[in-house]
Amino acid sequence: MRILILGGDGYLGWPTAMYLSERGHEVAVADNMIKRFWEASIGVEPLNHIRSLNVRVKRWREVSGKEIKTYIGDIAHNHRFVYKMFEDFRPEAVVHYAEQPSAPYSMMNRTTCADTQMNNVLGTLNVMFAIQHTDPDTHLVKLGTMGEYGTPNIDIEEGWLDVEHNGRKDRVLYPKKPHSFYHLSKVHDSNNLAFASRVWGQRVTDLNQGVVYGIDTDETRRHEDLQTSFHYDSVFGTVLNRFVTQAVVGVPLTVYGSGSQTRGYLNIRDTLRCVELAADNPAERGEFRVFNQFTEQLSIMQIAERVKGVAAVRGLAVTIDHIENPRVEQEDHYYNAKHSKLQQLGLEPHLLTDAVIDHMLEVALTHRDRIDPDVIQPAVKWKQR
Ligand code: USQ
Repeated sequence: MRILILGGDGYLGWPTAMYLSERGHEVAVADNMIKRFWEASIGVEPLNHIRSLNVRVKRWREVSGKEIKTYIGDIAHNHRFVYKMFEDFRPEAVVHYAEQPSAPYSMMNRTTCADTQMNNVLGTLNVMFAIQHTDPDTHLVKLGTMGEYGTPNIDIEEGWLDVEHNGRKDRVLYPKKPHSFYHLSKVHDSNNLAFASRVWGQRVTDLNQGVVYGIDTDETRRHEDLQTSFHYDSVFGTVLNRFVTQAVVGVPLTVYGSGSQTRGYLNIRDTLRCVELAADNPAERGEFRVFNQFTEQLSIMQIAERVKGVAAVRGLAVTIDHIENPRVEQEDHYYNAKHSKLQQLGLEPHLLTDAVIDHMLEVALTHRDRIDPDVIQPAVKWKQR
């Protein structure tokens, strides 16, 4: 299949490109490197040294014998670039990761909030229009987020909710109560995509993904130039990735508030498999299909205790801090999110074992000298005043 990966220079986009290329697909990646700029603008770097996209593609060709085509451009602000790329590559499936991914970044100030929503919402709109312009049969696999739902006091369904009201029944998009302006941008995307399916008949799979952890994949391990960008700072790092790095440098684990916040989590390796399953089993014409993409529910304290325990076996003494929660989020809440559709398609989850945590610690230890302790404590508060 011809698969176009938008955001192909990122933490998930680059490993996905290699994974699908390795499995015989014709793969192209698009990126404008804006994530590297955002990182530089707030003074953070990934844990490992990340080569340019050109070098990565060249190295991949050398180690695998396979070609990944590149398109460099801005999908949000240059629709002509998007149309030209679609006309040139004629993708059968598009995997769309090309979004500002950080909740804290979106909550920093007016500019970062507006940048997040413009980049994310306009980028997705341009992709929808490019599909309509080039080949309306193209299947769009869009990365959404579990954070679109928030923490409702009822079970979370996979995208849709059957309701009965005053004796009548209907099926509606599940109500959203997102955690941040970033998560909200994905809600806007979902609404636009559901509309494109309903009105234009587009094929859309919205992958409502949980918090991803993991430092490498089978493909990134094949050469040090193929590594993916692992973040541990308080803006772009996700919680388990942060805790592992904190354990390695002896900083107390930064549990926000009580740590009873519960979320869905998944290993980066499962992200790649889920995307492959979605592409291999496309949505129907006119179908807005939603999969909840995570493999297990964990609280922050469960994660902190696990990291502490595994680190202790390595002789690393770890303490856990409960710091004032910089976010506005529920700490004690009900959480039960359905997530069976991807497993029905064949996903075999890689759960968070001690061996997985230990491997992350081992790799983080090899990069210990690059860890900047100044970017670990959270500096962005949800309440502006
Ligand atoms: N948290 C801590 N300590 C930390 C960092 C985070 O207690 O040092 C807590 C947060 O308060 C929150 C939870 O951990 O309750 C998750 O935070 P996170 O920063 O790991 O993840 P989040 O901001 O929700 O966003 C991440 C990705 C985003 C993706 C989302 C999936 O950055 O791209 O969409 O996970 S989900 O959370 O399911 O919405």
